[in-house]
Amino acid sequence: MKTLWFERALLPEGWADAVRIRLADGRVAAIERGAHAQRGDERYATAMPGLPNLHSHAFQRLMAGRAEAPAGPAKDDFWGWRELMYRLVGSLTPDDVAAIAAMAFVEMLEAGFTRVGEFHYLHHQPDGSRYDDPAEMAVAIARAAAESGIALTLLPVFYAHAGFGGAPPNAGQRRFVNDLDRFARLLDASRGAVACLPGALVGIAPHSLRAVTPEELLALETMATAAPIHIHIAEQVKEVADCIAWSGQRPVAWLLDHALVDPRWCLVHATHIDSSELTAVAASGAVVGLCPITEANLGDGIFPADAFLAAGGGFGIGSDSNVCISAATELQLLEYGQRLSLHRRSVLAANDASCGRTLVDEALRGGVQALGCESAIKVGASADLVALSHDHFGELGDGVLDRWIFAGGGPAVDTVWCRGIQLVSNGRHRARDDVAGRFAKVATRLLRAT
Ligand code: NGQ
Ligand code: ZN
Repeated sequence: MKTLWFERALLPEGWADAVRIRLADGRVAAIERGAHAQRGDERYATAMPGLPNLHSHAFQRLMAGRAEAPAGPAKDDFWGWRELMYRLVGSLTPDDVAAIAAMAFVEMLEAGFTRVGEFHYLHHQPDGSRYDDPAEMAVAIARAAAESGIALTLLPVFYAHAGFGGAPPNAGQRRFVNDLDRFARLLDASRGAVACLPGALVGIAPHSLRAVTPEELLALETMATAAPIHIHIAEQVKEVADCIAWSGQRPVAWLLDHALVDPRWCLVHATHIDSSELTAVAASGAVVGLCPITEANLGDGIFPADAFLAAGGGFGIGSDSNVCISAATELQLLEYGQRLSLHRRSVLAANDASCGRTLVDEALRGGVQALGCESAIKVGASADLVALSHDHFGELGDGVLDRWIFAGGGPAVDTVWCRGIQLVSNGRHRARDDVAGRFAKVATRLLRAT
């Protein structure tokens, strides 16, 4: 049992001053507002709930900053990047995946993320044959989550085709593919793989409309029951064109017509969405999973977040390719994309809150819905907390979030607790040295080989 004292804390009802938070058994046991710090209390500046990272492919961390030179004379694009990524995929062992994922998860915690939605599709051996344990790779992800202490929503991915209309998968995709029976076994085994992780959840993820037929999508929906359902959708212009050529409909419109899209769903990217699709997604209650850094890195486009919020839609954020793991930068870039396309400022700010505060509120609300968890500083909740340091120029509350997101060099993630365990102190994860050492060895070997 320990007690933390914060100058200010972001509680569900808003900012409170001088807040004492007692932690017991990994949960928030008591909250006192307007309280003096007592002897033995640990003192911090600003507390906010841990942020959910709703979309990650942890293994792609190895490629970060290593896919920035065009691979050939053709202009580089998303599909060229994907070829590079498939090349990396071909060489990873389960131990490699565990080492890379542990590094990514450590960095996520240092960034203020306390739960990750791992959109996990690397299931089989390099030649496509099964591991003895169908969840061998899920076990590697679970090991990384355990080592880092991050909470996990595992999203086992169903992948079967290379394009719309059930095109057969290509060689680069053979580590991903399952039929429905095999996938059902994988899903079961995945539940076993995370069973020992406190607070872990297993959802389900049809990879994209490119990788799943309509019949498969229906079957997957019935397997999902109440769990989160995540899908990549409408990320690339070519994907929209291919979907129209196949079905006569745009991807989001097709999905809304053919699946029961509701608050269990997270539509990852949804970049290329028209206004009627946007209104319909907002009305469905599904969350849109925005990954602004990756979407910029891969040249996807800009999601009309302003119009979506105005229509009552909800979004969360994800680090996706993990090219740069920073919650603050995801939120900054999300807002800046809107400013650049609309020629305005403070676009996403709610009427009664600053831009930074609105971004954090939305990322929390959408993130917890998409990952099937809670993240709030309230009695009984899991003690997943982030302390931001101050530099004492007088800002408290929303101003601290604004400067954390937009200014850099000011407030920073200082301390992070997950289920009451202090994992990050002074901005450094307690296992960083071990994890980074192992990552360096794996990276050196793999990068030499590819
Ligand atoms: C993925 N990533 O599954 O890692 C994808 C690339 C695909 C993003 N979409 C592969 N950002 O979509 O086919
Ligand atoms: Zn993705």
